[in-house]
Amino acid sequence: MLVKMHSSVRTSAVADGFSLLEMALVLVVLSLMMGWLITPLRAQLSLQKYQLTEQRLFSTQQALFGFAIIHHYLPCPDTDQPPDGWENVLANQRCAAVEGVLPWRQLEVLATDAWGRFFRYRADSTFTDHAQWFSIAAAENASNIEVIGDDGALTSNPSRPVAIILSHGENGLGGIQSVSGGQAYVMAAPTAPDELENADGDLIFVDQAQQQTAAGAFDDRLLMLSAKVLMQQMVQAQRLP
Ligand SMILES: [Ca+2]
Ligand SMILES: [Ca+2]
Repeated sequence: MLVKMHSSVRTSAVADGFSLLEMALVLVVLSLMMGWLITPLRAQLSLQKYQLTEQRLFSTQQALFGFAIIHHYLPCPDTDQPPDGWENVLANQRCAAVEGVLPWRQLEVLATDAWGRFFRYRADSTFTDHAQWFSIAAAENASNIEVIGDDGALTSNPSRPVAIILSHGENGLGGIQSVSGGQAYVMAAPTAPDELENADGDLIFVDQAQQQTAAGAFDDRLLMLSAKVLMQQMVQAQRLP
């Protein structure tokens, strides 16, 4: 009887041991599967946000062409803090600043990229002067905005873009985050040299191929407004010459 009881306890203990081991194995497999599933999901979500941002940049470019056709100049940047979506123009009909936030209300486009940060916008003063309209003759060489590509060469050489629109990408460094209630806060400054170049407020910008890694040193998205395309649109709309 005693022996039988002993045997029964042993069997139960072995059974428990097996089920614990099985549980542990199941948990390990599950956690691995979760890892395998979540990593691509995160990448997929990130990719979707980039695609959404690129669509918004494209819509913004179209809106800028439309604005130029209507007004014969490009809008000035919005330099209010927090941004209000309207351009800031001086009494002399020139822009308060050459660089700032895209005046989204004036353009009737979405305010931010897919991460809720306002688009950075810089336009050459020849094309934003509200009183003295730009001409075909001045178009090609007027702008001093330079865009540097992957290999360090100017992508916009010899003609430089009349304007650029920029998303600071997933990391948002150097951007302005929109928060509810019309408020905003300035994100931390970038540390990578190429991202820093896009946030330093000067004439030089960098456009690189996408780096998707979480620690990617460069994740900005830049869109150039070509002087030649702008002229073509103006002529087609019979606003020039
Ligand atoms: Ca960035
Ligand atoms: Ca720069």
